[in-house]
Amino acid sequence: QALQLTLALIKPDAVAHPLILEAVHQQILSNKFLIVRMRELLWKKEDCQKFYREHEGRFFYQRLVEFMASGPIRAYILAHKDAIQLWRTVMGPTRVFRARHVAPESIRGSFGLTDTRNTTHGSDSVVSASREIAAFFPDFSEQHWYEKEEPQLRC
Ligand code: YYY
Ligand code: MG
Repeated sequence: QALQLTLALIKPDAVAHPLILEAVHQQILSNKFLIVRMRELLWKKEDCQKFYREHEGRFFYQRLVEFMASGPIRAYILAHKDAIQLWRTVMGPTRVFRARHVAPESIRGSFGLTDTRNTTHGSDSVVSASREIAAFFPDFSEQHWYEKEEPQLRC
């Protein structure tokens, strides 16, 4: 397949700030991602806990869940060649100090406030991308997209 899908989130810190929200959206466009689906929502704490269950027990888990449910977020299904890795590069490193020093031009390097309030999320593998896309877009069928929608993009 020419294109890969990933799930991107804009976190509450960035959605709350119109200029940052716009800047992150522009990063998506300028890196030539195709926006396959997009929605804004306020996350229920239980859904948030489920989404981040791989981090359950880590010292930051509680504050992460509280933060992610604290205000509206924006979710995207993005398509691109090697979308998962590309979006993670565009985001920059997880931790804000590292992001500012190693990747100051990245989204997190530019707008990250703390290790938790780090502006965006991106899937980290094909398996997690499928799981995460299904969590936010339950009506979306990857199989249908690859068979029926993606080929049309090429004509
Ligand atoms: O995938 P990514 O978001 O870059 O990092 P993860 O290691 O998967 O952690 C998920 C999420 O947890 C991170 O985006 C913020 C939060 N977090 C934190 O609050 N403090 C840390 N020291 C590490 C991660
Ligand atoms: Mg992660």
